[in-house]
Parts: sequence; structure tokens; C-alpha cells
Amino acid sequence: MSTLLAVFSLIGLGLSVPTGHIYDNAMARKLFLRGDRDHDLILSRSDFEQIFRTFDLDGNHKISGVEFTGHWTTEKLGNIKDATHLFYNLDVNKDGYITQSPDLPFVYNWFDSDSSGQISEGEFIIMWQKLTAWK
Ligand SMILES: [Ca+2]
Ligand SMILES: [Ca+2]
Ligand SMILES: [Ca+2]
Repeated sequence: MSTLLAVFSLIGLGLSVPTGHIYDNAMARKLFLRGDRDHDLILSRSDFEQIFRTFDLDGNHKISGVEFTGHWTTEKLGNIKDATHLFYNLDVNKDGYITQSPDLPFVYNWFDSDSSGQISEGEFIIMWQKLTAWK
């Protein structure tokens, strides 16, 4: 019984975390592990393209704001306000869509801060915090 209570209180704590704290290290780490489809602890270009495809719900090779915020909230990655803010930052050329060019390579190169051609977990977490701090 006490174990059960402990579990419930943990769930309660999880739900009461303010949304302002959502983009901490734990959030960035969770996103990194989700994105690293082949589990080699590197976010490669092909991992990135697969993430792109999961957001492109209608398969037209571009992610609209509705697709992005819809998928983001469905997957419980954050609230719609965070998703809208993030979409705006990821749509580098501000044409209303995230596309495989030029947005995706730009974002990839931006995350790859040492230009090694790969995004490590450390790079991702540091750059994610920068990305979500842009207001
Ligand atoms: Ca990988
Ligand atoms: Ca689309
Ligand atoms: Ca764009």
C-alpha cells in the first residue's frame, strides 16, 4: 500500500511540474533518446530525416505549423505555446513550413556546433537549451 501511495505521489509531482521548466536537461535528454532511432548515442542526418518524417503527417515533404504543433502535443512533448515557439525557430526562412531544404540542414548544422557532421548528446542538450531560450 505504501508503495502504491509513493507511485501516486510521484505521478502527482510529474503533473504539477510548471511548463516553464519543461525544457530542462531531462527534457532535452528525452528528446535526444527519442530522436536517436538507431541508439548509437549520435543524432545523425538520417535520424534527423526520420524525425522529420514523423512530423510530416500528410507526407507532402513539408511540416506545417498545424502538423508540428499537433504532433508535438499528441506526443506530449510540451504544450501548444512551446510548440508554436519552437516551430517558429525551426522554420529558419520563415515561409511557414519546415522543409528538408533549407530549414533541416540549417538546423542540423546549428546543433552540430563542432561541425563534426554528427550531433552528440552533449551538443544536443546545450543547443536545445539555447533554441528554447530564444524568445
Ligand atoms: Ca543515431
Ligand atoms: Ca506536411
Ligand atoms: Ca521554412
